[in-house]
Amino acid sequence: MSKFGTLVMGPAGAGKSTFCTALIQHLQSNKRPCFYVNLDPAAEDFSFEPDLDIKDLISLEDVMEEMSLGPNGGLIYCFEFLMENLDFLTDPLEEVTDEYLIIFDMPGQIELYTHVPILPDLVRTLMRGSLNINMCAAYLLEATFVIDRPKFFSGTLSAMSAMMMLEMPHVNILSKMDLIKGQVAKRDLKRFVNADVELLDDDPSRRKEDEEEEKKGYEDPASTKSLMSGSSFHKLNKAVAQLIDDFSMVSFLKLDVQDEDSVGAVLSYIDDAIQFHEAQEPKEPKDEYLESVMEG
Ligand SMILES: Nc1nc2c(ncn2[C@@H]2O[C@H](COP(=O)(O)OP(=O)(O)OP(=O)(O)O)[C@@H](O)[C@H]2O)c(=O)[nH]1
Ligand SMILES: [Mg+2]
Repeated sequence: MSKFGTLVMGPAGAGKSTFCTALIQHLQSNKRPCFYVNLDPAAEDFSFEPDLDIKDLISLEDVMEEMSLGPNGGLIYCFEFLMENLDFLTDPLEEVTDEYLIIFDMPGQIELYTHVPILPDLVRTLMRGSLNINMCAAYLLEATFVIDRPKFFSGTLSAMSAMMMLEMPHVNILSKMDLIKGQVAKRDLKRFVNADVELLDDDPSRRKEDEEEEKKGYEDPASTKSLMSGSSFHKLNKAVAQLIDDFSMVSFLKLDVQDEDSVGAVLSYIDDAIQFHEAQEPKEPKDEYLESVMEG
């Protein structure tokens, strides 16, 4: 028997926990069971009480106090501790059956996805071995990043980095779409969704003098004038965007958590990636009839 899950990741404040809440609500209203796992050792308020909470094993606050660590070092310590005490996570998950969607709410420290090998190890444990969870990563990036095009490509690069490091089915999601409503033309949005490199050349915020300087061909990259702007900066961004383009596997789904259909659409991509529906036993019409009678 397989199990099914999604790992909700992304930078700090990207809307991961809010998306988890919307997903749980959506599953509940569609009579689908879910198992909510909080893996953020600093998270406090939950709209839905987690079924399993890393804080019952270790909390960031205690680690920072007792080990005299800062928030980032403390987080890495918490995950190393989790890896040494994996039973805490795997034992309860053994009991979860194939009709459940297991939702893992991850912390926002980007280092965890890009710099240290803990997460690939954790994912391997969950996907292979006796747990055998079909997993899909859901990587959230705030839609407001599209307002600053170089920032959008930098965020996309970190999504791609997580994608390559984790080697698991992966969907990228532009969260908080409500925040850019009316600010980005539909045509442009389509290009962001497909991470189109040319967006950097058509950037309306690029200064005319930078474009002209670039045409001249030379600019001192050490000049403070060209910091975070100028032609060297533009070339760097183009190289990053080209790298993403060459990989040709990065695109985004749009998410508005207030919109039930939008949450449902993202869920259907996740379901497809983990082949959730293929594994569900077709119900006997008799069972469905009995259920509806019992529910009145
Ligand atoms: N406008 C808007 N705000 C949102 C949306 N999703 C989340 N937020 C807000 O963004 C902030 C961060 O949301 P969280 O869901 O806690 O983000 P997170 O990614 O879990 O944050 P960390 O776990 O701290 O990394 C909160 O103030 C949310 O209310 C959204 O779709 N639209
Ligand atoms: Mg969170």
